[in-house]
Amino acid sequence: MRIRYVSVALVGASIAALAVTPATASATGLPAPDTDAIRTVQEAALSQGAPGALTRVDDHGTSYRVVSGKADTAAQTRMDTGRRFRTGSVSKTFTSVVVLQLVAEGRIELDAPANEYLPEPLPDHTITVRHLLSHRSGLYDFSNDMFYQTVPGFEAVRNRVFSYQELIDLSTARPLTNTPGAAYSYSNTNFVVLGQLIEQVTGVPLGTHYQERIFTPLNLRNTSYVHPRAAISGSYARGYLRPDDATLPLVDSTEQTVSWAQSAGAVISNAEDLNRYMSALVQGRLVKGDLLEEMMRMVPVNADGSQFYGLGLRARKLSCGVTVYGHTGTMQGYYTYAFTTPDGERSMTSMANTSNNGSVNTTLGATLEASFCGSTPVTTSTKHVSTFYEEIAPGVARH
Ligand code: REX
Repeated sequence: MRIRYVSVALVGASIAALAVTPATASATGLPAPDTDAIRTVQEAALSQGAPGALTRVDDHGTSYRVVSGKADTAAQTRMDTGRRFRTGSVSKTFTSVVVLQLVAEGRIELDAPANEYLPEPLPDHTITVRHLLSHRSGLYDFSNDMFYQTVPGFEAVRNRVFSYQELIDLSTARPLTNTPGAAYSYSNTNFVVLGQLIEQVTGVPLGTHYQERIFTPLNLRNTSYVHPRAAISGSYARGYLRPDDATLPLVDSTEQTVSWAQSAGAVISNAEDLNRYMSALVQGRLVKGDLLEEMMRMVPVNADGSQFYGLGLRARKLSCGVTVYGHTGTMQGYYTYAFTTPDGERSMTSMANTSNNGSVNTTLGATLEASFCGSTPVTTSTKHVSTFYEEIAPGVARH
């Protein structure tokens, strides 16, 4: 056993927290998370324009937490890892879980035409439920046009309440981008159709499914689906959207209905909950057996073969050889990465509270390597911090 003393900044004071961890940092055989590297990544994201950033890694009951910068730039409130935020497309994994549970219950067939379950048919009868879940339907992504101009596009929809059909109609006004099944083409439309499909088949609102099938069983108390309500409750990070003219000030984009994304992107959560959720997901506690295998069966989606998509689930192969499962998210004001090891024993969530800033998004993605592959040996040290803090040991939570 190795004993590490790590200082934790707490409201103007530092206390020493004692963390006892096994000599092997993880039963997955991975190196320990490198919190210094995570901090460096987050500070780089801040230098590129993010007001704040957070990362929480949960590994076998030990949590590693790194925060940088501000949760609220007007109030000058510091970021902390307990804060809620808009998860964007991480929501797609929740929608996928609901669909696959309905498949397990015999109410939906994965390879059946989606039109069998929809109130209004899609233009191509060969689009299956599986095509929607794997972004292979060819349905055009309506959000490309909606946010062609970033801030005007956002302001035009931030208080709108769309029906599923209104969003689907925006997509189907355009031709399919590929023959159904023929190619991967990421599109929010797929998961809007799936939201409509879930409600059509069950007669139950999507939010109720999320709550009863996922949030409540996993005790995700910081996770909610409040569409079309625009506010985030509890302790949260404000989101700041960068205008296309990057010389203009950031736009506070925290409050919005997210109706433009709903079943494709409107879940609110925090890092602790997303970590618990992703672990439970790959451990088969939400979707079981063959269906979980289907969900996690990955197809490469980028040129170098390091990124993959399954059914509403992404995977990334990292430099130390591990493949991690989860999803990324982009919502006005928030970039998110939420991933876990195949055994679910180590999960990480990173968030930066800005968007429309590709540099920040790319930079933030480097927390994956630092969290799962480490990079420097963990040393016994006491760190005094001012602009950020780290917390190791679950007993010293700071929310
Ligand atoms: C819409 C525009 C982004 C955001 C989007 N988000 O489609 C979905 C998502 C829900 O999370 N997808 C990503 C805006 C790709 C994912 O899976 O990780 N950009 C912004 C613009 C650009 O308006 N003109 O950056 O906030």
